Amino acid sequence: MNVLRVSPYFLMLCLLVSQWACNSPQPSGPMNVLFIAVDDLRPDIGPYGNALIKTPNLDKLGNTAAVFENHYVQVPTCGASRCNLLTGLLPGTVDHLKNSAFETFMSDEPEGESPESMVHHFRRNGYRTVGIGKISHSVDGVIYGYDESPEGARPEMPHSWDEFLFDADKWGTGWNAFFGYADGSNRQEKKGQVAPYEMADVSDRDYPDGITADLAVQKLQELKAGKQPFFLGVGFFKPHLPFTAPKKYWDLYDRNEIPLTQAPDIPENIHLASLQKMGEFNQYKAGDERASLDSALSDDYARKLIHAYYASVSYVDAQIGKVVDELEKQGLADNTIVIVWGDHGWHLGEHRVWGKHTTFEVALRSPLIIRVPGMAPRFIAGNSVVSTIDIYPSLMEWCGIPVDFSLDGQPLGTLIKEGTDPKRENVSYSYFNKGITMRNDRYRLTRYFRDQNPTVELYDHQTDPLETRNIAAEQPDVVAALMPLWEKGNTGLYSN
Ligand SMILES: [Ca+2]
Repeated sequence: MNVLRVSPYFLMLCLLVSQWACNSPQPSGPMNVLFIAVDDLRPDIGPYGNALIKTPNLDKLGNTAAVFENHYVQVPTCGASRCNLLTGLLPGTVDHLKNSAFETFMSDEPEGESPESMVHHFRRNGYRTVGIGKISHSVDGVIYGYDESPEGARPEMPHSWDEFLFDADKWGTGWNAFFGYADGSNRQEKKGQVAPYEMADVSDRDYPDGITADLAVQKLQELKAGKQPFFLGVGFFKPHLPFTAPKKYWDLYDRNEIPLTQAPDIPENIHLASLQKMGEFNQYKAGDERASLDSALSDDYARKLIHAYYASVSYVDAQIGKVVDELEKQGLADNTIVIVWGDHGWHLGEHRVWGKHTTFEVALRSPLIIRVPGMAPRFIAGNSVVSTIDIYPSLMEWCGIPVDFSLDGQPLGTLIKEGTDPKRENVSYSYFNKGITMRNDRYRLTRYFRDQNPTVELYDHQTDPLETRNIAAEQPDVVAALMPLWEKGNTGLYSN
């Protein structure tokens, strides 16, 4: 039997540490949550080491927060990824891979014993819950197809929000605003005959995110006065297509300095089916060129699109800054958890793809920045792998709310406090395109449920961080060793 021997010096150190912890500023009362969702945001921002892109507000937040280098979403499409976030669950059926994933959980029934979402769980534990913009999939809280008439409007999360806000302004509806241009038009009404970008010399409020930011600022003032703990979700659209931003954000860049991807080619030894779902960009029919796996876009057009993406990121960064700064102004910062989350990554030409619907690193890795009052800032490097489903249990732990039902994620508290957490399983699973992919601290292993070979892909991030070469056939021993861990993420969705 092992006897734990503890030195008196160690005990003294523990005492000093606990005294220090008691002396550091601690929030009083339940903590609030400001949750900011950013659509299609790659980790191409200052806190993740991109020195060219201009994201001063995210830089400032990152300096006071935990920044997770290797955060992965569970599904590389908006609605499904947000469903994982809000339910804390891995996808269990192929319906959970669709943008309408949350509708599977939606019910016209009265509130049940289990919460429909993380937001609902906050609400039934005394929080005031307010949503603004795109938090689930619906932009204005209402399921698409039902929102034409007030009688037909059905909320996407019927029990979650005390209040849901969105100002569709000159665009008329949330969905039109989502695809809106500065003149009030949108991609829908123009049947796609518009460019995937726009540089208009207009104010922040001439695109929807500027209006959303102002709504959030106003709401924070009200929530401060209300004195009830709150969960405020703010969902920004950019840098989702179309890459629209006021000219002043385009002017932050010299297009000639904007780098093209270092991984423009289709990875070696894969079946093209691994990259087949790349249609979203091509829905913009007035773009100068079409994307295809057969040939890369010209360098000039690729650089123009990346410039547009960067401008959209700088625009949304400025809107995030308005909201986070308001916390300080209202004296709420010391008692409010702040999260900035990207719902998935985006290919800017990597592997010939301009889109998100793949199981590659670039589509699955996204920013996760969390500031918890009382916890020191920390960059949590890539040897720790975290998932979107980890956010729900983490928030409940920090806010002292019990969870008496099953969630799939692992809390992040120890990782933020200590920089490491030996109890965590260091792995993330993602699902799409008939594939289940697993990422640990070194490898990505993907197995596809389809007939075309190869059906297994292995990438070694130690030697090939851009995933340019599938080495599954060359390293069968590594594949075999990793397969039991991969199997733990097989929820059976492709067999039901
Ligand atoms: Ca998205």
